[in-house]
Amino acid sequence: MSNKVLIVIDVQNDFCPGGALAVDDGDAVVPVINALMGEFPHVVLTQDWHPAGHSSFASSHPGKAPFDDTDMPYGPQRLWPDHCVIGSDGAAFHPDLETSRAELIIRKGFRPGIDSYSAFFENDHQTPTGLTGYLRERGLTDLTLVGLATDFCVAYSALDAVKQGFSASVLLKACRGIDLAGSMETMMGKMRDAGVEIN
Ligand code: VGL
Ligand code: ZN
Repeated sequence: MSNKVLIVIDVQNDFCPGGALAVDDGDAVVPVINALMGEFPHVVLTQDWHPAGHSSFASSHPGKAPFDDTDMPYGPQRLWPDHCVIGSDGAAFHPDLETSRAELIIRKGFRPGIDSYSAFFENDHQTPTGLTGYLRERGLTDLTLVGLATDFCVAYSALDAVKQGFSASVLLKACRGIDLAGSMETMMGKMRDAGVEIN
């Protein structure tokens, strides 16, 4: 039991209705996650945390619009509306999210030139956030991932978790997705193929 950890991905105002990159029904996960926290001995939260002018923002690329693709030195990158700007209200956790149980809050995407969907590695798949070391050192091996968005930060985190040798399970009742150009189906397939348990 003590090796189980609930990893709550990006339950922030900008991903909830009214936010800059709102996920449909995103705030519906909040009461579900709050209740789940009582069932886990350990809780980690992640926070998408971008400097103003971040390279994942369409506004930083003249001629590009939100949800366009671009090529970055590390590979293709989807461009987003400005969101989760460091210190802004949009970057804050949803006000009803229970945060007191969190033993670690890991921030990601703070390097201006690189995005980070995964809680483990930035989008170059090489720059670590430090989460692997934290979990290993604490013997936390059994991960349950929930939050926003299912087909981006939750899925990338779950795929990296398995790659890093953790057991990873995604609880869909506590997730909501963006679903851009079939991304939900694609990422659900990738998670299944990689051995992520989906419940
Ligand atoms: C996310 C797009 C950009 C997410 C974060 O939390 O899924 N998606 N930044
Ligand atoms: Zn982001």
